[in-house]
Amino acid sequence: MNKRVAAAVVAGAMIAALSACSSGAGSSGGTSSDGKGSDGKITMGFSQVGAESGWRTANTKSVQEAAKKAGVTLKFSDAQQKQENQIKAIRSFIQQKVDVIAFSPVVESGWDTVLKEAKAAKIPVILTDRAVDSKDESLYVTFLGSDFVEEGKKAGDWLVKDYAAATGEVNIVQLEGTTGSAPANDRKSGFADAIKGDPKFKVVASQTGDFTRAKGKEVMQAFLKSQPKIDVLYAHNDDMALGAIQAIEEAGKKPGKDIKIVSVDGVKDAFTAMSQGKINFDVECNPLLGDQLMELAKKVKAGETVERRIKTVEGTFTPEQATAALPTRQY
Ligand code: GYE
Repeated sequence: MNKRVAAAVVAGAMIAALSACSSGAGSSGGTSSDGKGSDGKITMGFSQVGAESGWRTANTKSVQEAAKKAGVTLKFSDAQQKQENQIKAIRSFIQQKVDVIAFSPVVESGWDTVLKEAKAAKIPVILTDRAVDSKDESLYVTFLGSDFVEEGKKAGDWLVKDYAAATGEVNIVQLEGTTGSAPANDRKSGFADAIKGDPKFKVVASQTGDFTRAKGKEVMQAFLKSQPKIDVLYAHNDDMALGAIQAIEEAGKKPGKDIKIVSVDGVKDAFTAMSQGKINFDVECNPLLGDQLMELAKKVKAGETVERRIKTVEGTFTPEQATAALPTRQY
């Protein structure tokens, strides 16, 4: 009898401990050190790029869920890949006097005017996922996101290794992301840097596919028509690679074999394609930035200083690694 009571007490204590753990995990959680408490009094205006890719869908979900969990009131706006829509959204956030503005800039340039308006209204701005090229660093408090140059470099490094023994020309076609966006600019330059040491690597065609499946397919169809010999496709994201795979198959060729494919993001659909041998290498770009973003918003609101640049930690995947990761991949 006594033993049973004791067991029940122990079990109860364990459950209490576990739930205490889980409520504190993943965000700055319950009591914060800023003394103002984390009672959900923060309103965040968030201007999202759009819904162009699997990566973006996962990113949006992460932000929305994290806001809920952290008690942050989220005003969410989808810009449909248009800068003018983002500028409008930011102006409306300023008018609504939100506490923090967070946004993922569709392109790098052209933000100074609206960011100055936010600054004049004393609303801190957090850049998330993508960067701006403003010279004036006082226009935003921090930038949370991946190192896209590094991602491009990882893609190029893999290619150099994979073709180490090859002697003939390696003809590469490149599907670029949205023109003027940080990930398109940086993934292109990081890749170019990695392959420039060996003249056998030739980028024979390079065009934007706007980070979407439909455009990726369309542009790949054009490449297949205009290029007599394509050895490799480098796609700036998985959705374009997946669209291109359809074009390659429809042209009677085998993706992953006749044309090797290296891509960026690491979304589930790409892992499925990798498990079927259709993509040869994938560089990870983590979209799950929500919890970190909410934590940053709380700190900024509390007047704490935060790091200017917070980089996401990410890896790379071979087909074997992707196949193994597939059952537990979150996005
Ligand atoms: O790679 C792509 C998305 O900005 C990192 O945008 C993001 C990129 C991502 O559309 O799939």
